[in-house]
Amino acid sequence: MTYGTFDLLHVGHLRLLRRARELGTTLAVGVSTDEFNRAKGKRTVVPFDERCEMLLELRCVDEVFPEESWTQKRRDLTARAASTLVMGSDWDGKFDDLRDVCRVIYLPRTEFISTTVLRERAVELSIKRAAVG
Ligand code: C2G
Repeated sequence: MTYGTFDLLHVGHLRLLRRARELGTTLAVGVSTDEFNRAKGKRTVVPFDERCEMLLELRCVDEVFPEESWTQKRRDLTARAASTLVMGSDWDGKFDDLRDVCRVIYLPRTEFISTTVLRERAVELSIKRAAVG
């Protein structure tokens, strides 16, 4: 299992999901709801249901479910008898308290790509286009 916002889906997300799937037999993804993202202090561009729809089309994703709080992981992992919780290295150590429920693995993030970078590139492009006229 893994969790995330997956806004403006990009190769960093994809490579995390693919590697997570390779660590097990199926992959369930807890997708942060729009409300939970606000609690995380994150502004999302793509609404929750569209983020779920795109993730479900990926060969490496078998199931998606809403992530609505920081405290649901233990219940989710137990309910699905998950073998492994996989997160990117920016979360290194943050979920070690769940090691009594399942393996917890942190994978290196994909460098130079993030939702913020994509959003900034889009703004730069639109400014350049406006300057050219
Ligand atoms: N990620 C990555 N490489 C990137 C960007 C993201 O490996 N360049 C990984 C993150 O480490 C995370 C997953 O992709 O494991 C999803 O990233 P986000 O959508 O940014 O999710 P986040 O806000 O980290 O939410 O309860 C856990 C949170 O919901 C995680």
